[in-house]
Order: sequence, then structure tokens, then C-alpha cells
Amino acid sequence: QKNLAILSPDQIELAKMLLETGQSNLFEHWPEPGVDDEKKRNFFDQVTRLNASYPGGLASYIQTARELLADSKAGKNPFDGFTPSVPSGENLTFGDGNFVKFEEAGIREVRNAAFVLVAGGLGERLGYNGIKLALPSVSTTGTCFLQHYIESILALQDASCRLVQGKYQTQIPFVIMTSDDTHARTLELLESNAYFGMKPTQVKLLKQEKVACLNDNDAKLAVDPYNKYRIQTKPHGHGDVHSLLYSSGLLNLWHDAGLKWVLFFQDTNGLLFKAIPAALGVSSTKQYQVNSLAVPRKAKEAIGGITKLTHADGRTMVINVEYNQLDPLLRATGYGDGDVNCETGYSPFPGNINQLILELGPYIKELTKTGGAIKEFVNPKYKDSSKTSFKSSTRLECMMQDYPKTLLPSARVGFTAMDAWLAYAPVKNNPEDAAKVPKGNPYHSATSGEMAIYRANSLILRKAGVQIDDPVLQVFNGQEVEVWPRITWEPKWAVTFSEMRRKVGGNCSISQKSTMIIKGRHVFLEDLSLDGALVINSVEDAEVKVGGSVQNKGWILEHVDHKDTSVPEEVRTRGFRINKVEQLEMNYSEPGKFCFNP
Ligand code: UPG
Repeated sequence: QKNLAILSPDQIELAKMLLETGQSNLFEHWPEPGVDDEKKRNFFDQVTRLNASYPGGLASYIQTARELLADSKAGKNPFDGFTPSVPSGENLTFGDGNFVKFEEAGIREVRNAAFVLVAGGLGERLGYNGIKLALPSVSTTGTCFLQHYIESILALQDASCRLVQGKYQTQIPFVIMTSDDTHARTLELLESNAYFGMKPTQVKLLKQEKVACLNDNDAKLAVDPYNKYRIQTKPHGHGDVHSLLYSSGLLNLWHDAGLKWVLFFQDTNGLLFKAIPAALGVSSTKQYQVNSLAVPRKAKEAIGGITKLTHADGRTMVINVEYNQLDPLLRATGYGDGDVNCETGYSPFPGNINQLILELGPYIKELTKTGGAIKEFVNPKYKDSSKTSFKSSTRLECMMQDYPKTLLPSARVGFTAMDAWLAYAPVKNNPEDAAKVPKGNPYHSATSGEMAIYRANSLILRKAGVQIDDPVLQVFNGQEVEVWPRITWEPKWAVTFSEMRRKVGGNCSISQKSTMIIKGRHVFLEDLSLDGALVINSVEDAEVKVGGSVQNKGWILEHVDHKDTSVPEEVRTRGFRINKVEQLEMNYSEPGKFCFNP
């Protein structure tokens, strides 16, 4: 009470709110006025931020926390009354007529889309010291994930504008959600690389705030153990992206500019953009308000299962059930074996890769109702079975894929399933944990993430008629992976399968030991036989036809031990480095038509 005198009127209001919501513990250790007054005022700066960044403010946070903690203590099943079943969605097969048709529809639409990347997570499971967006997606070019994402969006933008002729050049908006853990380094990565070719005005960073930690079932806020004038905070989860987009005002700006779609994606999936055009085509053709991308899921794989939930009262929804909840839900509803593979060798539930495509109009309407708030959950680690105290403080969390939970049952919610080799290869697990993944399940490591890109590129080229040697099996960092030829291209070379088919002709072949890097748009492969390393650099206005036989010693993969700290972290986590022994490099820096055929 005495300390109120040193506070501003706004701060006094917040203090009263905290006292009324049972948070007097926060002030118990405060000395008399005159001691640490500045620190006390700073405490309220933090309270102001916490209050402003949560829909409904801190009082609402505390209220929800009490309810969720009571449910958790009572062991209440969050899916009470719901029965799970396998939903039906659109299943796409890469390269067939249907796929090509959806890709074309997607390219048409993409100029009406905005992209949102959630990148506030530090990736504790990976144990990498930098931000994940700065990790190389492949080591042949060193292109980091953020560069790959930006180049992919720009390539889609160009392709869409070329297709819809007569329209002005659209600039697809790109939002990155950061957190205190990633913001400064993300900005630095963009600024030191000239935004990887994107206009800086096209990119917007929205920083999520952490939320207050909770000490007990009564939702008493936790004092930071290192600073008694701070409330301890922890990340709230990727679900924050909805309230941030809503409060930023961007959604209405996009709507006014005629945009129709918002595409959400995550920080380390080097394959994703191969699936985007077709998935967006499905959204627009089927008029899905919500479309989630899915891949076949191995039982117990750490990806959520897309599930149809039917309530006893008849309500249904198609929603992600998170990987740690799927097994208990199945066991509780008559699937005695829980999360297991079916006769296909996969879980019957499609795996959620958390690539969501939302239709902007209905999305704005829904957020106007909810203020962007997403259904939360709490996951306290209790000291004992009495569930009366926690091992360490907890907090509320939310996930972006829970957005459909507040929608009316009439909302058009669907999913689009594709092969995992085409759409999903995240980098999440450190080498030790990856090596322990059950045989046959994906590693989700830096090693598998990179190898998956080479495999996908090889398979796509094969489908386009190029003869590609089979892979060999090799073990890096204790993980057995298929090693295909190390083929990469800049996204602008081909954003769809049809475009790719136009770029390869005649009889082309690539041996397993080969590396090929294509930088440039108008590069055509015709009767090329490659056995070694070939690097093609071509400026936008040059048209290059590459053919004939190219043979050299090539680039060799050399083993690196992940424990060898003399090797940079981003190299040793993948377990190999590339020794560039010999290559043919062709540079076309002037406009014109060129033909290379040795
Ligand atoms: N992230 C944030 N803020 C946070 C936490 C995470 O932006 O507070 C970002 C993070 O940077 C990443 C994404 O969210 O881009 C996902 O985080 P991650 O830790 O990789 O998520 P997972 O726990 O692996 O699971 C998510 C989904 C799950 C899905 C899986 C697919 O919750 O349903 O199957 O991603 O990769």
C-alpha cells in the first residue's frame, strides 16, 4: 500500500488489478518507499507489456490459467465427449494431371497471398546456438533457410504475375514472427544480406512477447528467480501469431489491397515450397477456409495427427491432435493399442506439418470475434500425485494450428496430403537424439533435412524424364540416410512441375556421385550427361542451353564427427562436409543466348 505513492496513476491501476486477482505475493518482498523505487517502477513497465500483449489483459490470463489448472488437476481430458476418427481430405500424387492442375490454380492465386513465417522458437531440441533461419538448408550452396524462403516467395510472385498478364507487379507481403530470443538476429540476418533480394518494405517482423509464469494451481504469478522486480516469463507458443497479426492491423490492410489468402509456415522445412502451389490450388478450388498440409505419419513421430473429432452431441471438427496427446486420446476412446501404425506401415492419421492456408475474409471475421485469442493449454510438471505443487513454474501455451477450434462446424476446414519426400523435412533434432529415433521413422535432423532436399530434387527430375542413378546408403552421425546426387536449383528456375518439364529435354543423365547447382532462370538442360560437379551461374537475361558430357572428380562428402568442436557447429551437426575436389563452373553474366556443349 505504501509503495502506491511512488507510482503513476496507470501503474496504480495495474497494481490494484494484481492485488484483486490474488497476486499480492509479487510485492511481499518489496522494501519501504525510498528503496529501489526506480526498480519498482520498471517492474510496472513489464506488467504493462504483459497486460497489453495478451488478449483481455493479465486479469484474463490469470482467470484462464485458474480454469485450465483446475481441469489439469482434476485430470480432465481436453477431448472429453469427442471420438476420434480418420478424416478424409485431398490426396495429391506428385506430377500427375490432378497435381499439375492444382499447381496451376495455385500459381494463379499466389499473387493474392501473404506469407507468414513463425520463427520465435529457439529450437531447444536441435541445440544449435544460432537462429534456425540462419542454418544452411544445403551445404553445397550454403543457402540458409531464410534465403531459400525469400527466394521461393519471390519466384512464386514472378510466376504468378507472368501467368496473370496485364496486371501490375504484385509484391507478396512476408511477415516473420520473432521473439526476444530470435528478433535481433533475424533482423541482422536480413539487413546484412540486403533482405535476400526482397524489398525491405515487403518484409515485416512482428515480435511475440513471452507470458507470465505460474507458481501454483491458484495461478500465482512467479517472481523471476534472478530479479525480484520482474515476473518470470516463458514463451507462449506459435499460436501468438494470430493475435499479433490481428493487432498489427495488417490483415485489414491486406484485405483492402485485395488479398485472399494467408499462408503460415515454420522455420526449417527446406521442401515446403515444392508443395505450396498445389496446396494453394486445392484451397482455392475447394474454397477451403482452412487447409492444412499433411504427410503420411509414422506412429509416435513427433508431428501432430490430423483427426476428425465427433462430439457426443453431433458436433464435428477436423483438427490437429498434438503428438503427445494422440496416444492417450486413442487409448481413452477404444483404440486399445494407442498410436500405432496400420497395415500401410503408417499411422492412419495424416501428419500435420503445420503449413496452414487460411482464407483471409473468414479469418478476419473470426479474429474480430476472438481478438486473435487461440484456445490455450497448460502442461504443469507436478511434484507428486497430489498435484498440489509444481516442480518448476509453468505457463499457458497455444498453437497456431488450434485456430479452427473456435470456428463454427459449418466452416470449410480441410487438409491436403502429399508424400513426405516432397513436402516435409524439418531440422529439429540434435545428432544424439536423431540417432535414437526408431528405425524407419524420420530423423528430423540437419543430416536428414539436407539429404531430403537432394532426394526430392532427384525424384522430381526423374519424373521429368532425367535418368538419375539410385542413391547409396551412408551413415552420418549415427543416422543411415539415402545419398542421392547433390542437385539444387534456385527457386526461380522452376516453381512448378510443368515449368521444370519445360527446362529439361532430350536424354539427360546424372550419376550418383554428381553435384549440380543451377543458379539462373533461363537454364535449359538438353542431352546432358553429368558425372562430376557442374555449377551454372546465369543472369536473369541470359538464356543458356546446357548439354553434352561433363565428367570430373566432383565434390566428395567427407565424414565429420558431431563431437569434434574444431568444426563449425552447422557442419558437424550434419556429420559431413563437402570437399570440392573438381568442378566445371559456367558463368553467364551478360544477356544473350548461349549454348554449352563440350
Ligand atoms: N515457434 C514460435 N514461437 C514459439 C514457439 C515456436 O514462433 O513460442 C515457432 C518455431 O520457431 C517453429 C514453429 O513455431 O518455426 C514450430 O515449433 P517447433 O518447436 O518446431 O514445433 P513442434 O513442437 O515440433 O510441433 C509443431 C506443431 C505440430 C507439427 C509440427 C510439424 O505443433 O503439430 O506436427 O510442428 O513440424
